[in-house]
Amino acid sequence: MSEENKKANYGADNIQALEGMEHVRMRPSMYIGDVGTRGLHHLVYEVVDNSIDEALAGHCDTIDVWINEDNSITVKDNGRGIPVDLHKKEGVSALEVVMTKIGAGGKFDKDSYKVSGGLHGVGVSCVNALSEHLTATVHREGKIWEQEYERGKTLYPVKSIGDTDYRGTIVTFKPDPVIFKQTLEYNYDTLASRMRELAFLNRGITITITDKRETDEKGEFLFEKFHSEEGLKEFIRFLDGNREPIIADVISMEGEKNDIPVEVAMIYNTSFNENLHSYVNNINTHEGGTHLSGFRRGLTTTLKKYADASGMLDKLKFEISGDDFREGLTAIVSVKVAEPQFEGQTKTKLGNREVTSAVSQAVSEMLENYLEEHPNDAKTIVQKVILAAQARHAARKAREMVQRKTVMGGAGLPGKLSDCSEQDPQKCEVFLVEGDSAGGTAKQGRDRNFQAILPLRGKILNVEKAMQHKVFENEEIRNIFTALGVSIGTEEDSKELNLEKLRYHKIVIMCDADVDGSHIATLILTFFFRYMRELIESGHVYIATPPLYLVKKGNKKEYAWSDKERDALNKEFGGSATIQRYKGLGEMNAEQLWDTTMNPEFRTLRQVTIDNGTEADRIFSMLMGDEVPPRREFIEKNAVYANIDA
Ligand code: 0RA
Repeated sequence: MSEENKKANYGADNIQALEGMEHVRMRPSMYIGDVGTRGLHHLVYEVVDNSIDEALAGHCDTIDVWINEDNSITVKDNGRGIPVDLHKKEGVSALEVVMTKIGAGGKFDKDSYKVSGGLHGVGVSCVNALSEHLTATVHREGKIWEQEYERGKTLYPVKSIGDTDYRGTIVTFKPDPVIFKQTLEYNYDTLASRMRELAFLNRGITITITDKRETDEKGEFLFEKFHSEEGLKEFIRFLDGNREPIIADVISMEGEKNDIPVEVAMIYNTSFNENLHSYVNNINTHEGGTHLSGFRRGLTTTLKKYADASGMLDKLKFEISGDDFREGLTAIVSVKVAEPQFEGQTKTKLGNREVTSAVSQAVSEMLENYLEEHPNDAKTIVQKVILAAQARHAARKAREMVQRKTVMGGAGLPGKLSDCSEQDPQKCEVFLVEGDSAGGTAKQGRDRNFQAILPLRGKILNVEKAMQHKVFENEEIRNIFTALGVSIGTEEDSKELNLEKLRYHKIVIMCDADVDGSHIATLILTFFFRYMRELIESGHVYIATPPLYLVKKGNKKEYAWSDKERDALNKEFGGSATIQRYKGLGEMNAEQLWDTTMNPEFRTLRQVTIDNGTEADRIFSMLMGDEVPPRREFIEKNAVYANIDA
């Protein structure tokens, strides 16, 4: 190709690339889900995924992530470096193709085993399109190469900027404020949890994260290093660290079935909860899918066969159901699928049929061996299953009661509920309020047109430690179900929530801003997380934020939500203001509660979201379980406002 042609070609291709890139900027949510906190963090995962791919291909073992002072992100790996030579078809460097062509990915490297990919698997070019600035630096074959971009537009052709002995790729990007209007601030814990998860899911890789925005007392940056030799086995120990195991160690397997790499790890604990976590290509599939069905099938058939042969079921008067085999079970299934088909509401349900039998076979083999080699553990597990089956009978009756009540509708509403007059659920809010006295204030302060109040008595049941039938028999919990209009399927294998009759689209937890209040809020959240998770996932659950102080001087009066705000107001008022500390909602009158906490015009509601389901599960089991020391440590670390992000 002549120089002239090359130039023309460069131009033409650039225009095509730009069209794709422009589309990303026009419809960012199509590519990264949303342009809020979640999408912002997604950008990091997308870049890290490319490095993970390089590691899975066997060329890289270390990935470093920095949150820089200006909330830009740097991701560095020690892989082969993205090629910088001319890409024949595109007429520009391969690096530029990867960075500016939507869906280019590692396409030109057919041999590489590409399985990773973010939730949407859109590639680093999307990150580039959505960044006000991005710098790609490649250390490769002795030279350092660099190219920069602004909002996805190439600033100059790839150039060599020096020599190097190092090998790898470094990407630094700063998300575009034009796109991410809500927030540009990265949350360290969110990123760190994902890096930890990736280290467990891809054993052998070292991933570090450094937050350069702040230093601690010793003048050091917040830093963590994640590395797992045993992968899922260690992941289970980490997840279940706050639960009490009933067998000696984690049961695990790693292998390939019908060309599908399958990894499984599981343990039984004394709790009554089932905790299944599944991943496809490192993506958490929280709607489950064919791999999870395979796991269930393998588990049920193998354990049932063993239990039948053991004679332990002979005296049992009823059938054992699939659920019974999973009480107190924590398990992780991770598969790598070349062309995953994602289905479901949030596109996190695996659809590939061939995966079911691969996982089912893997699990059966693993378990058969284990049960044979560990007869004592095998007996313990079967005993646990029998107990679960007995409890299930009681639970079923209780659940049917919840359902019957709900189906009755209006007539069955709990007496304590002060309902609103509006009928359109989209416009309705319900406040779950701790205690009858605060409930009374809220009832006076509310706008009865669209705000309902449900007072809850003291501390609601800790569902983390209760058997299912106790949960469904509990009066406060039944009141929540009926007030919200939510019911549950009674079929054993379809305990699906029915949200069609949800009566309020905003469910607001309103508790005192103190230790007891936080505890109650956490109990309620635990209940929602374990029994109404879809309610959280569909964005219906919120936490109210009552003020901590009233600052008064003369006729000036302002509320403060933190010590810092209080001091600032005091200063603004010229000092020596009268400061009232609100110890609870009960100390506010109806008007104050409305002004600060309930009036949609002035209040701040914190929407409850689940960033990372696996991590949320671990934190709830820690906060609400039996072990005290880890809980104390967590509370000390997150004192005042424990931001659980769950
Ligand atoms: C395709 C081919 C080659 C390297 C990569 C992709 C690669 C991509 C990324 C993205 C982040 N880090 C990366 N590291 C490597 C090289 C093929 C070769 O050298 O023969």
